[in-house]
Amino acid sequence: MKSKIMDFLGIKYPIFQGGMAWVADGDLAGAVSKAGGLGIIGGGNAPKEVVQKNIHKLKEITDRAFGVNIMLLSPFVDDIVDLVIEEGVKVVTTGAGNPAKYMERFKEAGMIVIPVIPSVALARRMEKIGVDAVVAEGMEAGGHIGKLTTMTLVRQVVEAVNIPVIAAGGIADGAGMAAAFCLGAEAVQVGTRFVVAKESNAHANYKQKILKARDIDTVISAQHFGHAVRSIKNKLTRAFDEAERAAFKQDNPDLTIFEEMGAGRLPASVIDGDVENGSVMAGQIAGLISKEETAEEILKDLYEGAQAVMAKEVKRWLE
Ligand code: TUI
Repeated sequence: MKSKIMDFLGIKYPIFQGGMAWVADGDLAGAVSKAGGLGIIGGGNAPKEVVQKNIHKLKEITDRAFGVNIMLLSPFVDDIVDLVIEEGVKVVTTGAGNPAKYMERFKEAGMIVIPVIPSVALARRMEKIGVDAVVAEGMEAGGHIGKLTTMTLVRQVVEAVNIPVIAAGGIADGAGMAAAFCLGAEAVQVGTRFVVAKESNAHANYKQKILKARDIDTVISAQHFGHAVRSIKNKLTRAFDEAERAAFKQDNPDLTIFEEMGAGRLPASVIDGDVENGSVMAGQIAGLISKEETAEEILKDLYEGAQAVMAKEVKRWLE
């Protein structure tokens, strides 16, 4: 299998590892890039020095292509933009906003820019300002999400733009990957399955929550008052549900609590392992994920799994 995107990124597998805040560090992204996927360091809300350390760590692991995800709601976003340019990072993905104001600098630096988008309108706007591809991320994904499902979003974005579309949200195995390609995607981005990679430094408690999750165990929090976030049900999500119900009943609700749901509660679970009071962001596909494997095993399983599903279906459809 060959594609434009594999050529211009120089990757062996058309698979991106999602740039997850706190989880996608230099070790994980380095392992994914080394094994032939596109490893992406998650900038999240981290300050410049932390992201820089992760970039240096990754460069020790591999000299293959990698990306940095710039979370546009971060208080350090301007510093991270400076950093990726200084470090000669070849690929940036962006999340949680519109990267238009940084576009000129990215392009001047010769970077490949791939925003994550939750709608056709934003995909079109991004194509107009000259991005190289878009990640269409459905609401099955973990973390901060839009409103559309992967099935509906990917299909409509593929029809609306002429740049490559990478599908994200709800993809954790070969069958899901094959489905995304049938919708017209040229690559997939996978998050939750890489959280449990052997090279992932996420706390064992966090990994266990994903390994044990069933299909119905994630919920959306802060959907009506803050930034909608999907995570595994726990004490924190129940508190948010309550706060949301209370806010609905008030004329002037205090919305500061909803800010908290964001990246603020993430290190408590990812680093400290407090999976009851911390935010355990994960996608709806967590129910399918049942073992810890190396990044290389995950990439191979996705790719070869997709190949097997495609071959089986082609045979059934053409005979
Ligand atoms: O960004 C993500 N996932 C994330 S970011 C994150 S840290 C955080 N946590 C809570 C609240 C805020 C940040 C955890 N997970 N995925 C990509 C993504 N981008 N999902 C949705 C969007 C998005 C939303 C609106 C992209 C663009 C957008 O544009 C609005 C506009 O400005 O037009």
